[in-house]
Amino acid sequence: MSAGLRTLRRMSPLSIATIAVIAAAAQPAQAFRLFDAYDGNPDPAEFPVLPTEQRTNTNETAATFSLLLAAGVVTTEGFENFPTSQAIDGLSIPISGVGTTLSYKNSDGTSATGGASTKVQKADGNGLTNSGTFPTEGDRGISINSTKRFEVLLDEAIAAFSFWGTDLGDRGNTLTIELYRDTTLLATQPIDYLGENSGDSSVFFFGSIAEDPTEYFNRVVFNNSKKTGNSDAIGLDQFTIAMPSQVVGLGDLGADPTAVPTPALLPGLLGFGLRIWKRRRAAVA
Ligand SMILES: [Ca+2]
Ligand SMILES: [Ca+2]
Ligand SMILES: [Ca+2]
Repeated sequence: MSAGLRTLRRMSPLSIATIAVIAAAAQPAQAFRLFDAYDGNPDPAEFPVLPTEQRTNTNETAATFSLLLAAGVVTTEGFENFPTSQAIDGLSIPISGVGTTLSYKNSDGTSATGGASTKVQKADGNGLTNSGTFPTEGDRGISINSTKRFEVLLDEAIAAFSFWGTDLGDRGNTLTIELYRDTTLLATQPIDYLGENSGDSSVFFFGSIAEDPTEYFNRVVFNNSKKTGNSDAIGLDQFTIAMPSQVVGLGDLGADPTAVPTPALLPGLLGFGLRIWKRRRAAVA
């Protein structure tokens, strides 16, 4: 089985077609190694912030992802040292030594300003920022609204990227991550298994690692689906990036099935996640 097939397993038919075209044009036909996981919140009224110990899928996947990055030099930005006056748009920070700039724009391309939700946010007494989003570590993070466009811009091409998110899908929206090298779209990954009107106070993790130098990317676009009159806020926290030299052990993926999700294990993990999700949906239906 090729890496490409492993990557495609979690994609919608439309995206499979898109990637198939991209893979056919690319040489060689590699694929990004994807790490995405979701933990639904069984009782948002009781726990508006999903307790850390209930983030089993996301914690496990994030730990696996971090194992593949060089310890001690790869860093994560969690926004803990920024004031709540700090605007998201234009925020420039070094992550793992790479200049990283956040872009947050209105639909007309102007800078998104005004209100606390366009700035670094501090959780309230219930642990929440705006609209039920929350940081996944510490008490600060950012949130993005589906009516706006959020991008992460890198000063140089990188090989790995990850972030944590919260409260995606409770308004029926989905998120699609697009990885670019300059203006060339290299890959697109929908995070769309949440379903309609679900995802309230949930947590998800997304990570991607290039398997080939042709996949090194310098721009990440968060394409948040927008349904008219039904915008959705998503919390974001813990951005990690890694330069190609900082990715270690990717070639070993699969050598130790107890440490990382091997290709053989991934379908099982995915199936497990889907079963959990179906139970959750059945419970709220
Ligand atoms: Ca944080
Ligand atoms: Ca939301
Ligand atoms: Ca919510």
